Parts: sequence; structure tokens; C-alpha cells
Amino acid sequence: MSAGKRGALIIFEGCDRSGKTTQSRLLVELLKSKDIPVQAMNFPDRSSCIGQMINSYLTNSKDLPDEVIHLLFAANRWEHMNQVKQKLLEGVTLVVDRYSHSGVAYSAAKGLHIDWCYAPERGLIKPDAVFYLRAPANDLASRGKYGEERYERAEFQGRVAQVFDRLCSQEASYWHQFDASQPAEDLHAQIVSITEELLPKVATQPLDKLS
Ligand code: DGP
Repeated sequence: MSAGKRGALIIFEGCDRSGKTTQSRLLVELLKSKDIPVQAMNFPDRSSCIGQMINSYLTNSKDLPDEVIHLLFAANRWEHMNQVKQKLLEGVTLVVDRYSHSGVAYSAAKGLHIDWCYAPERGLIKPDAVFYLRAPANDLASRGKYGEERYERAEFQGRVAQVFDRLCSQEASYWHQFDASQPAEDLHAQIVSITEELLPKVATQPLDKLS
């Protein structure tokens, strides 16, 4: 990287099937094609020990109290923080499929208090931008049958969406909301335009923490 220039931490958030995985892949490909150092990540990372416990929970082979799975998701992010920090300081932009706000949205949708949900996320590196792909839960359900995982129910996704909406209005300074039901290429074009403005702007800013 050129002296002192860091990468950006860009997060995609939204309900299941809102298009995050497609859009994050398209953004990574675009940045690579422009020779911008970039790496894709996603949470949960199911490969670590903690990630394997999360996977057992999501695939319904293990039951855990809501509080315990919440803390495991947060711990899964914390176990990657040194690596995230190092990459960003090396000048690599990270495009991440889900982060802390999924942690808050999915657990608050179960009825846990939002402040309690936020607590273990405080201190994690703060995203430079959250791209929130928003679509009514009914639209997402009509994209085809939900899979077999624990949270893949339209009624629950509706509650998750409500929490995301609330977080989006509270964190408006770095959240960007997009209509997830528009064609993927239109969405991509809007995301690219914001990213192209963001990268030079944050390159000389210090990393911040979620507070
Ligand atoms: P994904 O691999 O992005 O499809 O995520 C798997 C499922 O886990 C999905 O339904 C969203 C949910 N999820 C992701 N992150 C968190 C989190 O931090 N906490 C909770 N409770 N659920 C999460």
C-alpha cells in the first residue's frame, strides 16, 4: 500500500436472501478488476471451533439458549479482529457479508434487549460503510422456498427487518439503504458509486471502534 493508506471496512447487511452474497461478490470482482487490494469475508465464519458450534445451531442439530448463541456469534467476530485490523492497515479493503448489526438484529428479533445485544459488539472495528439491502419480507419469501436453516421463516425475517430498519435510522451517518428488489446490476452500480467515493475518503482516517 502507499504510505499511511488503509483499506475500507465495508459491510453488507440485510435479511436472508436480500442479495448480500451476490452484491458483495460483484463488488469484490469490480475492485479486483481495478487492481484495488480487496478481500471478501463473511460472518459467521463456520470454519473455526466457534463457527462449527454456530453451524450446528443454525442447522438445527444443536439447541442453545438465545443468549449463548448470541455471544458465540459475537465471539466469532472477535476471533477475527486482529486479522481484520492487520489487513485494513496493510491497505486491503474488506468486503464483509454480515457483521455486528446482524448480531443485534437476529437476537433482538427473538426478544432480547437491544442494548444487551449490542454490548459484546462494542470495541469491534467500526465499519466505514454498511450497505443495507432492504426489501419487504414478503418479497424475499417470494424469491423461492426458504432453506432448512433455523432463521429461514418469513415471519421471523419480518421481525429482523424491523430491527435493521431501526438500526439504519439510528446509524444513518455510515449506513446506506438500498432497495433490494431492483435489478442486481442497478443495485451494483449504486454500490460501486458509493464505494468509489468512500475509498479515498477513509484511506487516511484512523480506524474507529463500535461504541
Ligand atoms: P449466512 O451465512 O449469512 O446465511 O448467515 C447464516 C444465518 O445466521 C442467517 O440466518 C443469519 C444468521 N446470523 C448471521 N449473523 C448472526 C449473528 O451475529 N447473530 C445471529 N443471531 N444470527 C446471525
